[in-house]
Amino acid sequence: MKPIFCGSLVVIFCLVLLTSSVLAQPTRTKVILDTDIGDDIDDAWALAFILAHQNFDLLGVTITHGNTPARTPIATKMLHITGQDKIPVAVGRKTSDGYAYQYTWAENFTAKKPIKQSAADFIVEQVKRYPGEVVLLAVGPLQNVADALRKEPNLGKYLKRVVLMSGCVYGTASNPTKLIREWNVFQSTADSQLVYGAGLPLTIVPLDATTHVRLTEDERKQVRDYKSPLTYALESLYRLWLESPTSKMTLHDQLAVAEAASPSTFFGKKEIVPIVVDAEGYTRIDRERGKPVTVCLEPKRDEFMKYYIGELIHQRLGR
Ligand SMILES: [Ca+2]
Repeated sequence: MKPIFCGSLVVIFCLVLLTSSVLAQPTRTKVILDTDIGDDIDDAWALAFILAHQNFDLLGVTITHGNTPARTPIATKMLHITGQDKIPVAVGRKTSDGYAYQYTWAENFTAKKPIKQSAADFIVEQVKRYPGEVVLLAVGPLQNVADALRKEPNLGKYLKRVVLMSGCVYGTASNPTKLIREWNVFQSTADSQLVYGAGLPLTIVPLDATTHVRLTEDERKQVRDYKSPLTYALESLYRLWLESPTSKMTLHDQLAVAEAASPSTFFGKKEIVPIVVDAEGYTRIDRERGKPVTVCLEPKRDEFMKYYIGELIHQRLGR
């Protein structure tokens, strides 16, 4: 083979390799996490899922519900210990002076401060900055999403998707035919009515799905034994949350993260149904007044848990 021809082949081969590696880069999903971190334990473990996941571009974290200023240091500290100080945290409207044990984990933490901009202003600004690209992932009561809608009624036109851990459409794992009120909805019913009625590109992960997925002691141990700053934080927060040695985390918010990361992958069934939030905070199917909502059902528990734990213990952050 002539040297020039051989050299050309090498150049072409390198170009093919370079092009294929660029094409193989997965598109990172721009996401804003709206969370009531600090009461139930799943929020902190959901934020960890996003931080550990390579395919998310986390634009910011917004803090909702109750004593929002007291919750905020948990999020800022988790970002700090994983080397993510550049990710902004915006505080939402305070609605109570409540306090919980998890807050003590970060109550003296000052190394990273939240931004001055309100949560709602931050959401509106970011979705307008990246029209059609942002997934708004809300896993707490809906004050911040509703406030963003009040500031920008056309919010839905700018959003790629809204994924909520929210509602109960048919029933729960313990009683599949008994509708109950879901916490995130009835804690702020008027805000929930506004969000469900706004015609957003809305997907919900309801109690119908989440109540089937609880953490086993073996799975908790797998995370604990990894011993990174992030997994130490998760175990510490878990211990502060435990009400009794037998308490088990239900992975409500993490399932919503999974749906944002990989739509439909971890659910056996999805339905589009018209839903309204009634005055008591029930999410009811209403064929006359309801707006279409995509509902995630039948979680693939073991497949999801393997994926989730794998992300947490293979994360490259904070080592
Ligand atoms: Ca939550």
